[in-house]
Amino acid sequence: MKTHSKESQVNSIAKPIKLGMDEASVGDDLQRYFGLTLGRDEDSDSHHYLYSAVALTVRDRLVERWRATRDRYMEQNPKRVAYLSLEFLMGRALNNAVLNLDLEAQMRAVLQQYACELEDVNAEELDAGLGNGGLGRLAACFLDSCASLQLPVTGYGIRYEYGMFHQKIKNGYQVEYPDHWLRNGNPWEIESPENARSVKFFGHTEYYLDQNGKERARWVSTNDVLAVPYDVPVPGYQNGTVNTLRLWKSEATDEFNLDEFNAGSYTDAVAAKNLAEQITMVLYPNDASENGKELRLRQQYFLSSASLQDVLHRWVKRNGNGKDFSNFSAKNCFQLNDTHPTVAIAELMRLLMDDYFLEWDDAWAITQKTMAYTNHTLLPEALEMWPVSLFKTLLPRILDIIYEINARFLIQVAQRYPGDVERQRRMSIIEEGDNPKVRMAYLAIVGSFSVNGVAALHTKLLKAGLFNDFYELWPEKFNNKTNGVTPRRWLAHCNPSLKALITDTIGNDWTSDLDHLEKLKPFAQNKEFRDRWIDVKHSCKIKLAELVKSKCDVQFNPNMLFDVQVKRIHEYKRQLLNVLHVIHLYDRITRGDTEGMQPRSVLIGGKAAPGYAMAKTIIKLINNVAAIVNKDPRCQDWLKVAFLPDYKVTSMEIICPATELSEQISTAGKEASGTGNMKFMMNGALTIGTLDGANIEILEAVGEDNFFLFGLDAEQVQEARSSYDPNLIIETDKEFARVMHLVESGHFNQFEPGVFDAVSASIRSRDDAWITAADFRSYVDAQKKVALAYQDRESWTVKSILNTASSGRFSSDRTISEYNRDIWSRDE
Ligand code: 26W
Repeated sequence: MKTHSKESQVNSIAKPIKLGMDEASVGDDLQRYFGLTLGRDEDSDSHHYLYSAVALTVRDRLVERWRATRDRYMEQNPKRVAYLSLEFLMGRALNNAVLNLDLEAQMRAVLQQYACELEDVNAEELDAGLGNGGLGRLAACFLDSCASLQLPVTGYGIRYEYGMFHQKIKNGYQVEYPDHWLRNGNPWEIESPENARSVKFFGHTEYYLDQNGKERARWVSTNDVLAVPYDVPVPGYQNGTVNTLRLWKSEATDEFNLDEFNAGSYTDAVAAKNLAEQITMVLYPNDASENGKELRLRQQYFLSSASLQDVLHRWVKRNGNGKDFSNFSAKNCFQLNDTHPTVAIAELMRLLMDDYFLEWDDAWAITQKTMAYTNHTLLPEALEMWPVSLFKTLLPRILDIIYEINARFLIQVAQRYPGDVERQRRMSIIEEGDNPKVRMAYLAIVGSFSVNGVAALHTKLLKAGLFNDFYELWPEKFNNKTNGVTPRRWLAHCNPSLKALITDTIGNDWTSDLDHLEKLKPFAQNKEFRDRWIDVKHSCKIKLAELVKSKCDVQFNPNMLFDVQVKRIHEYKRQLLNVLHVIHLYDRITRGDTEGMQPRSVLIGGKAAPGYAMAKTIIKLINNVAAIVNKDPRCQDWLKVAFLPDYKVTSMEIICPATELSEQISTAGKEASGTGNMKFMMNGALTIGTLDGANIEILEAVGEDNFFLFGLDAEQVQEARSSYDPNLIIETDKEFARVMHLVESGHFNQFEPGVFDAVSASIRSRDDAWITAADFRSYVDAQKKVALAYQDRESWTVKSILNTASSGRFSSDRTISEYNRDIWSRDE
C-alpha cells in the first residue's frame, strides 16, 4: 500500500472540500447548530449543548473528508485491511478531531464569543470505553496511525451499549457501576441500516446435492440476529484522510419477530428481541483470564461473521457480481487482534464454500493468505479454549469446519513428523478429554500466514515456549511487531506546553515522524532549555495534583517526585511490590530514618476484573496504606499516597505529562509489551522497570544511565522457581521483615482483621507465580538510586529530556509501517 500525504492531492479527486476551516465559517456553523438545530441561546448555562454544537461543526468537516477518502480508495483500489477487534478503547473523540483537522486556533477563538474554553467543551464528552486495557487502547492508537499514514484500514468492532465499568472506591474497596456511555447520544456515529447483515446461530448442518450433483453443505433452522453497523470517523493527522471504525449493534431480525408475532405470541417476540440485543449489550471486563461465558462466544462470532460478510459483499459487488475470488487475497487482509475474533477463520471458510460455492482447497488457500494473528499475552489463563459442546449447539456448522481444518492439519503434522503421536496430540486444535475444547490460538496459527508478538522478548518467548511446536513447523509465519502509541494523543494533545516547547526548539516535523525528537538531544546540555523543561513538568504536576485532590482528597505536593503506576490491577503487574516499597518508606519515616530519602507523591490507579478477588484485595491494601500514611503527620513532608478511582484513557491524558517516575515492574516474562511505559517515556518520565516486554527496548533506546533497571530477568525467574523460598528471603532481610510485620500485624486494617491475610500468604508462598519477594531487595535498592538521582535536579532533567528524545521508536506510526511492510503488503 502506497501512502500519500498532501491534502491537496486528496481534494483533486472526486468530491471537493467545501466547508471553510477559517474562524468565520466555523463560527457561523457553530452558531447555526447551537441556535437552530439545538435551539439554545447564549445564556444556556450547561456546556452540554455547546459541546454538541461544536461536535456537529467538526463532524461535518470530517464527513466531507470521509467521503473523499472513500472515493479515493474506490478509485485507487488498494489492498484493504480489516482490523478485527473485540475492543477499541477510543477515549474522547472531539479533542482528537480538532487536533487532526488543525482546527484548534479557530475553535478557541470562536468559543470566546460563548465565554467558554475548548477544555470545558471537551470535558463534556464521555470516554468511549469499549475496551479493557492495553489491547483495546493499542487498537485505538493503530487506527490513528493507519489514518495518519493514509492506509486503507477499517476497524471492525462491537458497539457495546455499556463500556468498561466505572470504578468507585468505598471503604477502600472497588465497587463497579455501569457505563451507559450512549445516554446523551453519540455525535460521532452514523448508523447505516442499509448495510445490515444477518448472523446465524443454533440450527444444524444440512447436506444437499447442487444442480451439478455435487454435495454441498448449508446451515439451516438457525436463529438469525441482525448486525447493524454504526460508522465512526477516524481522522488522520492533518492529511485529509478519514478512515472508518465500523461498530456492530445486534438487533432482532424482522422475520424472527414476525414469525413469533404471527404465531400469536407478542411477548415471545419481544423476548426474542431482547435476546438478540443482549449480544452487544456489555463489554466483558476481563483483561487476562477468560471466563468461558456463552454470550462472549456469541459476541465473537457476531463480530466475525458480520465483518466478513461486509468485506465479501463489497468484493462481490465490485467484481461485477461474479464469484471470482482468484484475486481476493491480493486485495484483502484480516488482522486478528488476539484470538478473540479467531472464529473468523472458520467463518470465512463457511462463507466461501456455502454461500459462494468455492471448493475446500480454494477457500483454504484464500483463508490462509488473508488471515494474520497478533498474540498479546503469554499468560496461560488468558488463552481461549471454547468447549466443543458449546460450539456444537451455538455454531454447529462452524464446528464441522473446525474439525475438518484440524483433520487436514493433523495429517500434515503426521507427514512431517511420522510416528510422533505425542506431537499430534499436543498440536491438535482440539484438546481431547472429558470436556473437549477448541484451542483458539492454535486455530489462529493454523489458519493464518502471519503470527506476531508485540515486543522482541514476547515474540522470542512465544517461539521458544507456548507456540514452539508451531514455530518448528512454520518458522516463516512468526514475526515481531513491537507496540507503539500515537504521539498525537499521547504528546501533542495531552501535553500542549511540552508540544510548544519541542516545536519551538526543533520545529514541528516530529508530529508525523517521531524520530525527529532525536534533535532534542543536544538541547539537554542547554541550561535555559532545561529550565523551560522543568517549568513544563511542574505545571503538569500542578494539574495532576488538582485531579488527585478532587478525586482522592489527597494533597500531592508538586515539589515532590511524582511516582506513578497506572494500569489494570493484576498480580503479574505487581502493584503489590509497589505497595511494599511504599510501606518500607513509611516504616523508615516513622523510625526517623530519612537520610537520603526523596519526598514522593505515589499514585496508583487501575481497575480489577470484578471476579478477581486477589486484585481487589490489592486495591484495598493500597487504599488502607494510603489512609494511614496520609494522616500521619510524620509523613507529611516525605510521602503522599493516593489511589485514583476510575482510571481511563482521559485520566492518562492528565497523568502521563505529570509523571516523573514510571513504574513498569511486572515479573519478567509476563508483560507482553506494555504501552503505558511508552506514553510516560514520551512525556519525559524515567522508568523503573524489569527486563520485561517493551521495557527492554526502552532501555536499549535510552541507555542504562537513564533507566532504573532491577530484578530477575525472564530466564532467572524460571530458574529461581525450583528453589524459591520467600520466607527465607524475608527472614534474612530486616527491612523486608519489618514491612511484612506491618502488613501482618494488622497495622493497616485495625478494624478489619484478616482482610490482608491472602496477600501476605501469597507473598510467602513458594508457589507465588509472580515471585514478588525475589525482587523486593533489588527494587528497593533501585528506588534508592532513583531518590539519589532525583536530588541532582540538573542531571535528572537531562535524563528526562533524553527519554523524550529517544522515544521516537515507540510511535505507533513505526509499528503500523512495519505491519504494512511485512504483513499487509506481503506478496503472495
Ligand atoms: C479472554 C479474556 C482476555 C481479554 C483480554 C484475555 C486477554 C486479554 C488481553 C490479551 C489483555 C491485554 O490487554 N493484553 C495486553 O496487550 C497489550 C497490547 O499488546 C500489551 O501491551 C500488554 O502487555 C498486554 O498485557
